[in-house]
Amino acid sequence: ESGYHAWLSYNKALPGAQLEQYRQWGGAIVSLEEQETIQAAAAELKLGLEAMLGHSVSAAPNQGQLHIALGTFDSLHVRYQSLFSEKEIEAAEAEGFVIRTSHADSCLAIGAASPAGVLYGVFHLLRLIGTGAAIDELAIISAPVNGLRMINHWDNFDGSIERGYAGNSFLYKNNRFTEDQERLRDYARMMASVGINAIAINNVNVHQEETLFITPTYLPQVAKLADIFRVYGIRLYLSINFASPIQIGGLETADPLELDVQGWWNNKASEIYAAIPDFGGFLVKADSENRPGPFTYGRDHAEGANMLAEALLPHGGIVIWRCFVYNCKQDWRDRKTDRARAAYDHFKPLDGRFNDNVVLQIKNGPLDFQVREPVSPLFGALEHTNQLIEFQITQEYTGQQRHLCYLVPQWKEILEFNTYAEGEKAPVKRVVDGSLWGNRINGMAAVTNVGEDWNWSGHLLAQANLYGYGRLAWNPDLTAEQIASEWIQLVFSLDAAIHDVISGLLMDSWSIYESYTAPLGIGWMVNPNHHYGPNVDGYEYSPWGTYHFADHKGIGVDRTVQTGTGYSAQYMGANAEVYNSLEHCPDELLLFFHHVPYTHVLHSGKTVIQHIYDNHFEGVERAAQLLSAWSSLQGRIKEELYSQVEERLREQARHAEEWRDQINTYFWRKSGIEDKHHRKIY
Ligand code: BDP
Repeated sequence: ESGYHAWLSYNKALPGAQLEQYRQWGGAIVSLEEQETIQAAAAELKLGLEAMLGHSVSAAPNQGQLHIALGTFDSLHVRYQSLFSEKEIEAAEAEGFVIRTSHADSCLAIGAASPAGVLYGVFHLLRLIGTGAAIDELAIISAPVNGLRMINHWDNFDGSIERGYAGNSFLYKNNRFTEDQERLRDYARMMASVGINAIAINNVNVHQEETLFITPTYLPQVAKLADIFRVYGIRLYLSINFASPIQIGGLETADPLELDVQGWWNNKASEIYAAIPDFGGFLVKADSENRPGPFTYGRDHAEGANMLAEALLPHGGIVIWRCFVYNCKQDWRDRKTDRARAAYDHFKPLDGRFNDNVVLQIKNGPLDFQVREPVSPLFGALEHTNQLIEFQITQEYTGQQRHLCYLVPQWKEILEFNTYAEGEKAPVKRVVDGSLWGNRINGMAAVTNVGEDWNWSGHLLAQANLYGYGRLAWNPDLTAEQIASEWIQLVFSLDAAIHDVISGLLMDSWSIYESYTAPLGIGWMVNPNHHYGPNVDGYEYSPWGTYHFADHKGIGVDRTVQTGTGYSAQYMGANAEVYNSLEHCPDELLLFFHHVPYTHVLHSGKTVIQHIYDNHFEGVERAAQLLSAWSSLQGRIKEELYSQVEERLREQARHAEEWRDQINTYFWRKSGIEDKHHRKIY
C-alpha cells in the first residue's frame, strides 16, 4: 500500500453499474499462444481482473459464456480472426492493437500484429476498467505515434544514481547486478503498461566499471536483464564509453577512422549480439562534460557515430548519439560564447551526414532541463537526420521530488511548439515522431526518476511524471489533464471529489514551482553541484556557461542578433522574430533572450522587479495551498499514501519560503527598488 504497485495497483472499489459489465466479460480468458510475451499478457489480465473484480477468472469459457480472447492476428483462433478487418489490422501497425467487443461472438477480443501489441492491448483494457470506462461496445484501434519510447537510467554500477531522488539504484548495488528478479519484473511490467519499448540501463557518464558491461565479465548479467525486459517487449540498450578501445581493448587510440578501432567495435558488436540477440544499441555521450569523443582525434560527431553504427548495422542495432555538447570550461568574463547556441552550432552543419541507423538525441531545450526554457532550435533544423527528443523525468532542476512538479504540461507545451519548419505548421511532436520528414527512427527518450524507494519515485505524486511520459510517448495528443486523471484513478480512487483535489494539485504545480524559483526564463539560480535550493549567484562566476548577468540596473542574457549572441537567429520563421524582439518576446522567456532594466514593463503591465516580488510572494502562498488542499484528503485515501505526500508538501511549503526570501532579497539589494506593497524583504 506504499505505492509500490503504482498504477498497476488494481484497486477494487469500482462503480456498481460498470462492475456488472466487467464481471460478465471478465469471467474467462482465452489465450492459446505459447509465446512468452503473450503468456505474460494473459497472466497480467488474469491478475488485474481478479484483483479488480474480486472473482476468479477461468481459462476456458463455458458454452456461450462471455469472455476475453487475446492473441496475435496470425495465431488467434480462427473463430476470432474475422473480428478484425484488413483495414484495422493495417492501422494497428507493428506495435499497436485492436480491441473489439462482439456480442454475436460472446467475445471481447484483443488482437495485434506482435506479441508486444497484445500486451499493450491488455494493459489498455485494464486501464479502461481501472478508470471505470464502459467495455461492452468497444471498437478501439491504437498504434503508438512514436517508434522509440525510451527510458534512460542514469544508474551507476556502485548503486548510486546521477540525479536520482528516489533512493539508490534497484538495478545495481556495490558493483553487482541486483538479484531481486521480482522487482525487475515489476519494473518491466510497469514500463510496458505505458508502452515503453526501450531502456538504457546505465548512466550516460560511463565510468570505468560500467565500461566493462560490454565485456565477458558482465555481458552474461546484462543478458539476464535483457531476458526479463524481452518478455515485456522492451529492448535493452547500453551507454558506452567512446574510449573503450583504449580502456578495455588495449588499443592506443579510439580514433573512429582507424581500421583497428573499427575492427575492435565490429568484434565487440558481434560479441554483444551473441549474448543478446535483440540488443537495442548504444547510447553515447561524447565530447561532453569531459567525456571522451571523436574531437580528440580531430574527427566530427558524424564520423564518431557512423563508426559505431557500422558495427551495429549487421545486427540490426542503432546508435543513439546525444547532442548535449558544449564548452563546460568557459570563462565567465566572455560574453560572446553562448552555451545555448552550442548544440545547434555543432549539429546543424552535420545534417544529412549520419548513417541511417544513427539517431540524434536532443534535449528539449538548449541548456539543461530548467523549469522554463525555449524549445531547442535543433527541432525543425535537421531535415535529413533521425532524431529523438530527450526529456528529464527526474526532477533535477524542478524540485528533486521533494517539491511537486507535474511535468506533463511542460512536455505538452514543448511538443505543440511550432517550429515553422516546412512552412506554417510543423509542431515539435511531428518532427519527433518522424512524420514531418519520414524519419525511420524517431520518438522520445527521458531520464527516469525511479530508484529503490518503495514507491519508485520518492515523491508519490512524481509517479505521475513517469506514467505521463510513457502515455505521451504513445500518444502526444493526450492532454495533461487526461493523463493526470488516469493516473489518479488508477492509483487512488474513482471518487470524483478526491480526483479533483489531486488533479488540481498536479495541474497547478509546474506554475507554482516556476513562480518561486528563477524568474522569467533565466534559470540556474540553484546551488552548484547538487542543484537543490536557491543560490542566485551559484553559477554566475563558473565555467558552465549559465549566467543571469544581474547588476544594479538590470538582468538577463542578450541573445538578440543586434547586440547579443545571435542565438535567436537559430529559430525559423516567426519564432526568430518574436524571440529577437524585446517588444514581442513572451514574458515567461524575457530574461532568456533579453537583458533589461528592472523597470522594464512586461506584457502583464508589471515591471520586471515588481513581477519578481509578486510572483515569489504568490508562489509561497500557492505552495502552502497545495498542502492545505492535500490535507482535505486525510481519512479519505489510504493513510500510507496520504502521509508520504503530506510530508513532502510540508517541506515544499517551507522551502518555497527560502526561495522567495533569497530571490526577493537579492533583487531588492541589487536594484534598491522597493516592493510596491511593502512586504517583508530581508
Ligand atoms: C545535466 C546533469 C548531469 C548530466 C548531464 C547530461 O547535471 O549530471 O550528466 O546533464 O545530460 O543535467 O549528460
